[in-house]
Amino acid sequence: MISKDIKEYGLSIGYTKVGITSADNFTEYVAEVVSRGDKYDILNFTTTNPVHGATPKNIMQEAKSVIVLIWDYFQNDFPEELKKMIGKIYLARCYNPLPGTIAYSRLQLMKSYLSNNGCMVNSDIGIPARWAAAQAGVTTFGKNNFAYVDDAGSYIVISAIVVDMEMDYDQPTMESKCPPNCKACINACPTKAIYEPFKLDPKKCISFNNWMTQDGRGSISAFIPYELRETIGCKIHECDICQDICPLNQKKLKTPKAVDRYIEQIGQDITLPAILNMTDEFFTNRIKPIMYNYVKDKRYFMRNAAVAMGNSKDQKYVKDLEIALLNPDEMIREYSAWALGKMGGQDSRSVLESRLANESSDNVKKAIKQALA
Ligand code: B12
Ligand code: SF4
Ligand code: SF4
Repeated sequence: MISKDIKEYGLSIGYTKVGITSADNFTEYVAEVVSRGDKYDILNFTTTNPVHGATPKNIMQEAKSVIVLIWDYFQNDFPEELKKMIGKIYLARCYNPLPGTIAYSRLQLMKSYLSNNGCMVNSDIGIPARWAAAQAGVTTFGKNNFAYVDDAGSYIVISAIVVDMEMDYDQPTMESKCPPNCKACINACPTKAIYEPFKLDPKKCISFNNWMTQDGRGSISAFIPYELRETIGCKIHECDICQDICPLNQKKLKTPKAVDRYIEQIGQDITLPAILNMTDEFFTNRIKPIMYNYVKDKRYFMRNAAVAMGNSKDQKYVKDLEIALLNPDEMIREYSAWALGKMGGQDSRSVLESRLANESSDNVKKAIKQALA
């Protein structure tokens, strides 16, 4: 099978770009991660550690080549209210997609094509995706760390398939197309997570704080530090700020698009009050179809909704937070108290004062006192 056929098949099933690189170890990628010190100890707790995937033979012993597939996930648009709260890659339901979805099936089609043509194949989300894509000549790097494709910009999801055949390899594009003086992404990041061009402190990134902060992840604490809570704004799942500000993305952002009908339909129900006090049914039918892969327990979305409400300072949420202050889950009560404190106003104060007398948990009592102070 020749590389040209693989690329043409990939394009025929809707991929935006297909590139091929050798399955030699990505040693420079590992050196890059190591150079960032303990900032990247978080990779030990990602679903599959990309440092492990940097040796493609760890994914499949017979690995000879890596086929990189780019999918432009911003072909349809999404309701504005949802884009304020949820990253577009999730609204597009394409990253690490679930069986039964179009995105999952597309990757399966590609794998079937390869195996029907005699390749042994394996795919794994742990292969260092941005590095592999630039090695395969399909993307360049932005100073915000993102992989960019001309026209689609950075709104792409990258998938990698390891195969046991040698192929024609593409010329790597380990470069950046950022204008030399541009720092728009660095300046726009509300948490200052991009500390210098091409370098991110992942633990400061909003995207880390609204999903990796879950119990049972080794040294990662479920507690979102107070100073970061304030900078999260109204983001409940991921953040697109450093992409949306980027001049290299403006053409894509401004291109007229049809609205995604499914998200338009279910999105009408997805509001902060509905998330804060959600039922299991709401979690299954409204949250899971979009925010399906990282956060398995509804309590973390409920927590994130409390943070977003507090940051909004919108008094209309006091009643919802009052209900959440009665939630059996201590974490929800604690974050709701924080949110009411952040919101301020006499109504919030009255709710906090009346709850203090009946609260049984010392942690929540402490949060209520801090909020009142
Ligand atoms: C861990 C992880 C996270 C962590 C840490 C992110 C990070 N930047 O490291 C957290 C939870 C914060 C996160 C958040 C997000 N993630 Co994430 N994440 C990953 C994961 C699993 C590994 C990333 C990684 O290797 N980090 C290690 C660091 C060192 O690498 P890097 O950030 O890519 O930085 C590169 C540049 O610095 C470059 N470089 C260094 N110096 C220089 C100098 C020059 C001159 C040049 C040209 C390049 C260059 O080398 C590095 C190696 O690639 C990948 C999937 C995968 N298996 O690879 C997805 C991935 C990076 N995530 C993705 C997405 C979409 C997101 C979010 C946008 C989700 C959202 N909407 O909020 C955010 C964006 C945060 C951000 N600003 O990067 C996509 C990115 C697609 C794209 N266009 O780039 C990926 C590739 C998943 C995928 N398969 O599509 N993520
Ligand atoms: S995703 Fe948001 S928080 Fe993370 S680096 Fe970009 S702007 Fe900053
Ligand atoms: S905002 Fe500017 S510096 Fe940042 S990625 Fe875009 S072009 Fe590069």
